[in-house]
Amino acid sequence: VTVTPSVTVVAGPRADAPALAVVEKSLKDAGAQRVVRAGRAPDGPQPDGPQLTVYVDGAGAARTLTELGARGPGGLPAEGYALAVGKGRIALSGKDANGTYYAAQSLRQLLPQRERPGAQVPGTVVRDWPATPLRGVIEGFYGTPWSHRARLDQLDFYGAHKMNIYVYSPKDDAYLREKWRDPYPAEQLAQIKELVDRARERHVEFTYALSPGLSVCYGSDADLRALTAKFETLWDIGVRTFAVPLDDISYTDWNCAADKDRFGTGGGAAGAAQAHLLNRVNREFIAGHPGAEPLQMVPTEYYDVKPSPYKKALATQLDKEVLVEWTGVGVIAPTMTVAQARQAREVFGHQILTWDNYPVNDYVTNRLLLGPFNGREKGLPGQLAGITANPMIQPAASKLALYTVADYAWNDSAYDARTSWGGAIEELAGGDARTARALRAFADAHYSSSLNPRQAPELAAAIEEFGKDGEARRLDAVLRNLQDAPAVLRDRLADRGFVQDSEPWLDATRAWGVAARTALRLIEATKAGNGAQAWQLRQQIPELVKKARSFVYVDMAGKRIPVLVADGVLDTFVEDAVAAHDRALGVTGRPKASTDLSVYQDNAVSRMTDGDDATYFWSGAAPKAGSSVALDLRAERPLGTVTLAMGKSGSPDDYLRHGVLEYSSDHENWHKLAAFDGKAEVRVEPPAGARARYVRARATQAQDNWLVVREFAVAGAE
Ligand code: LTM
Repeated sequence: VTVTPSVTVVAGPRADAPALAVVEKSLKDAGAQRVVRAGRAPDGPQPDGPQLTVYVDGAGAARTLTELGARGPGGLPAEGYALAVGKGRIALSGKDANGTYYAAQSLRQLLPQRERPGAQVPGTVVRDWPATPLRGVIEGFYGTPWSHRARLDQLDFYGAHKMNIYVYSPKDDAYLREKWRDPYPAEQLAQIKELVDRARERHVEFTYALSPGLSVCYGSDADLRALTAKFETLWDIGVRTFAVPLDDISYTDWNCAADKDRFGTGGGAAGAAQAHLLNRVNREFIAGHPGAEPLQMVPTEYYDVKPSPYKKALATQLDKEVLVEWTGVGVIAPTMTVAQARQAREVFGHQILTWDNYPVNDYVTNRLLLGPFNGREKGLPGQLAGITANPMIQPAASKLALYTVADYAWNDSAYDARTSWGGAIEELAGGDARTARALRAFADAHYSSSLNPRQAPELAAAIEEFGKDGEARRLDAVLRNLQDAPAVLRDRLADRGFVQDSEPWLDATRAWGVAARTALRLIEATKAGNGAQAWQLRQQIPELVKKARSFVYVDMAGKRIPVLVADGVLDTFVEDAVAAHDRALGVTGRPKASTDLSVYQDNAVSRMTDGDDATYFWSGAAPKAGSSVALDLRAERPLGTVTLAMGKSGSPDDYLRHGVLEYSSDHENWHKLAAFDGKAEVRVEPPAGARARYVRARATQAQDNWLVVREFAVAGAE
């Protein structure tokens, strides 16, 4: 169907106004000069020739859908829609207002998004509906809350991606936690109202989440009144969905004598007390406000499915219609399965809304998490009341991951993480091939997380390929694209917020690109036997790496946090190039440390070989059976005394509880040196004559504590 210069939009009597606005804007963006809204299609031939007519809801849309061989949205779940394009006509019809809005969004995607006279829309029939009722974002992280402007921009983004919920719950907004009883200053309330209005226009449920858990008395009438009074002020500005998150508080800090007398102490008592308060909110506020959506809550035990007295109290005492949020098994769940969701529903005794801690980066503020939503089993959305994703402190940079969350939540059965990630990059690049190439390289270099354990998969593959075929020119082109990506993004990316969010990571990416390309030249010069050039390049590298490591993210407390770029890939490539060069000169160099565990903050694995007992490697997860930390001594050598110093003051229990030290010459055949149990300080003399290139400490059992290694050393190999 051709988008003619003049288009008539025939709107049904109850057609959704925001949907009509999207349709009309999309037609204009595609090249229509005049878009006229009318009650019916123009009669007879038009002076300028055939004209495109677009029907939105009502009898006209129903008739046109039938004529185009499409079934209407009747029989579809809520928010479903039908859309058909053909014979000079387009018809959209929603099951409800959200459905019509989503039909309009799909039409927007089908239309060329840049003005193109005589643009064509492919003949299409779509019947579409979401996989789960609630799909969206919970601004629930610690750290600098998003700006008002960023939130407005996010709401536009959610509407365009068929996400229908935004939960307002930034941990560092004092009026939501520490000062939860205090009314908002007028200015802040006015801004929230603007968000509520924008959310409504975008078919997003603005959800107001108040977290009284730091100081509430659950049984207190005064506190109930304070909570509902605050909700009332939000109701008055148009909020219809409310939540009470009770995460990140502990039963031991529950300092309310009256509650203790009434409910007792411990988990079961806390569950009963919370259920008591929430039921009163549900019955005395939600039920008394027709049009209010079901209350949501975040339990204090939100991160597992283990039965407990706390969960039992919620399951048996909390009103059934309250939705319970759950982060999966683990606070940052690498995977989420259908079976786990069923267990969650069973153990909490309520419908489950996931609070999915991806792409949130408040626990790894040195990283941008730009990989896709991953590790969520197909079929999961069907078990849930919905999915809300906790995003990064950086709003615009979160869009890559959020695009993929939206994709999964809408249609998990067709979801492919890599395809969706590619789509997100294309969309953000706005159809510009150079920007897309730069953005892809940048996002690849900031890919890894618990959900996407492999860091920089495309760059790592290029380096691996180079290891096999020695084609330096090809790898150099990849590294050059990465090195230039920051400048391209700064010049061309339309989403300026993305650039602003990524500043230190852009700087660091360029600097790492320069260091890696220098390392590649070093490898080539060494190979070519060009010792003078190699030596010159070798001398440049420490400074280049120092520069690459110098860029910092400054958090809200003013702490300067060095940022990471393709860590474990670029740094390893550079280190290996230097080591190979030095080996060729007969210098072995310091042992190289590695691990299969994730890293917490900037406590990099290299810190366990820096000879400084005050610095340490700190894992970002608890070791499983088989997890290890390892040393590469760079060459086989007689094995000296092995020392492994674990734990640290403040976290004395973060050590391998049950492990074994092993050594190997080829990284395949490992020999046991010693087992250790319940000891943070391990020192072992090797058997006489033992030789090794590799030494590792391997967990023989899974444990709950994370792992700190202050120093891991082999005497004589420092
Ligand atoms: O996940 C929940 C329910 N609560 C907090 C979040 O506020 C925080 O952003 C994430 C990630 O650090 N972890 C939490 O425990």
